[in-house]
Amino acid sequence: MKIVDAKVIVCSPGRNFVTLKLTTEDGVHGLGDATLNGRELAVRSYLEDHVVPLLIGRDARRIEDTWQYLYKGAYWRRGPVTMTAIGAVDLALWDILGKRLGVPVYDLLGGPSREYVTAYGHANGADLEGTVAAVAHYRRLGYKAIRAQSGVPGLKKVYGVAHGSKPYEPAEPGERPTEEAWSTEAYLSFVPTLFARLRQEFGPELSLLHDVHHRLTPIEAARLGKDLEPHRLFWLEDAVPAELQEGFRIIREHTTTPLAVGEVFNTIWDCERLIQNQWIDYIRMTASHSGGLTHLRKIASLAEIHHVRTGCHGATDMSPVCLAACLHFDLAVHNFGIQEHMPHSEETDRVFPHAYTFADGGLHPGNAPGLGVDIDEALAATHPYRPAYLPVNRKLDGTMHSW
Ligand code: EZ4
Ligand code: CO
Repeated sequence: MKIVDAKVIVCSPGRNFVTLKLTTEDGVHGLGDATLNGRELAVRSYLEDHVVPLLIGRDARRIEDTWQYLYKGAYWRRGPVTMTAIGAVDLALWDILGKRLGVPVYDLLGGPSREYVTAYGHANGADLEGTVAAVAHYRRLGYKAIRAQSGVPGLKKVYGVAHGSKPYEPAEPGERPTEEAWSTEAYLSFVPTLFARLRQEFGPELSLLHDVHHRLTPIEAARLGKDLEPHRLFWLEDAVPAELQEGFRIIREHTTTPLAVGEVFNTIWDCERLIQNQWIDYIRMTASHSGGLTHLRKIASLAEIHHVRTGCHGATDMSPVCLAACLHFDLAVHNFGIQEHMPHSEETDRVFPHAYTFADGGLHPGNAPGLGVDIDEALAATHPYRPAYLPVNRKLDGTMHSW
């Protein structure tokens, strides 16, 4: 079953997405998500210039072999651009295999371990009361787990908090990143107050999560973890940048607040010490940026024997193709923890018709063969790419941020 066509589709229905479409000689096509927020065109070039020529004529059934060939054959291993490109190929091949066999991808991964995938929603408000209202809103939408982010007194803008009433979007259109001001002191004194208030308002049962976006040092994160202990978080995410995996040992020595990290990781080598030392509770790697389902399954297996659960990154820069792949994985792996869920815009959903559904705080990948997502190429072509970037931060004295 030879691959006869490989096409990279770049579009921007509300935000930028890069999609790989592989077609086999018997006319089956599969999709992979190759979106790397703020570096979209680098992955497009990696695929078009270096990977597509290797795919034409290959047997689409050889998923593991293709993964090893692209990973080892590049000589330059790992890194987000490489692993996102490999991930896109891998997802497209799983999609093709499912369609050929007439089964959803979760059946290929061992079948369902659960009936639905528990998801957490994103509540964010400009200030404490705005965040309380946002959490109440997400509860009404049915979420049983909610991430709470808030504007911080003394800071003009905080990443992860929407402007006006819009859901926040992890990239702002423009030729260069916007710059925001950051104060660790202001942040650290505010966040425990926020969660005290949320617990008072919503009681002990609701699962509450918080994302630090890598902004602290290990000892600051340890202090935040301790301050948050009475409020029983489901997890504290990305407390420190994790190039230095040992940073988590320091946090772990000081707090029982559960720790999650990994949305910027790309291979098992980025998390193997974190997992084997049990310094974290949740690994946040996702299907597109971690070399596809083939590699993500190996990470989940390592995590399983060390009491670490999964928590796939699922912000809007994971396209519907990646979200679907995560949902098949989440439904199947035994050590699933939770799935991040930021609904895509209506424009995005129209370009990517999909089988997955959301109800009562849970997602389900649907029972369509393969991943269950398609792309409307004609509609995609009406939404051309535009540069958009995550913000950068400077401290109040003008120094570039230190995370
Ligand atoms: O910053 O997806 O948990 N979710 C997040 C996101 C990430 C963006 C990066 O592209 O932290 O908002
Ligand atoms: Co995050």
